[in-house]
Amino acid sequence: MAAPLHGEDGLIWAPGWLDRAAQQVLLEDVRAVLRRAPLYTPTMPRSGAPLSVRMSNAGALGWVTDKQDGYRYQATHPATGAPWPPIPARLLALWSDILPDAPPPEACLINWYGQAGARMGLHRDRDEEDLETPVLSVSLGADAWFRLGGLRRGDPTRRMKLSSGDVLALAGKSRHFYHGIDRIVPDSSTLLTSPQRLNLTLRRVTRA
Ligand code: MD3
Ligand code: FE
Repeated sequence: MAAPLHGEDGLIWAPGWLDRAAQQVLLEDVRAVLRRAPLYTPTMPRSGAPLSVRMSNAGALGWVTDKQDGYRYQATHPATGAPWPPIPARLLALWSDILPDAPPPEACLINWYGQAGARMGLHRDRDEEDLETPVLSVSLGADAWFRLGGLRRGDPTRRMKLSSGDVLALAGKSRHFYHGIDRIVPDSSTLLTSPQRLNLTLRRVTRA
């Protein structure tokens, strides 16, 4: 695949970085993780309202949320109590290819958009101790309309379509930008049954 594009504000954009065969083997890796660490339904702090996205993790630490304890990283699955499975080697290799100077990721959040209405509201990633190391995201399955804003909630936003095999890294200033998923596009991919979409987000959590 061609070199990733280094955009403004530290955005690194590698559309179609993974070809179909690479998407398929990665999907098998993710399925193997999910057999050991099943998807669960995260809930919002305080209100306990369920998110429309189901989640799991791989890595020494996983991002979780529930009514009682809110947003956090922890070493074990909230339902099974088992440690998260390791981050698949193929994802670690992808991280080093795109971010050769970054310390290794500790968390791989698996987001599962399983129905047409699944979305993720505008937010910043700020639960990590290390807020400087870039975040890397891989999309599989249905296309999604991704929204990227700025450092403040009210800043202007732009929309980008994330498709299966696309890799996006947020380095520099963009690491701190507001972002979210507006909607999933049905019948846009044959990798997964429409309208399903998977997003893998790799993060450094502790300071190296
Ligand atoms: C921009 N996930 O898990 S991935 C998340 O498609 C998350 O599931 C979305 O936002 C998804 O936190 C978007 C692209 C992404 C990931 C991390 C970012 C964009 C980001 C961190 C900072 C700025
Ligand atoms: Fe995010």
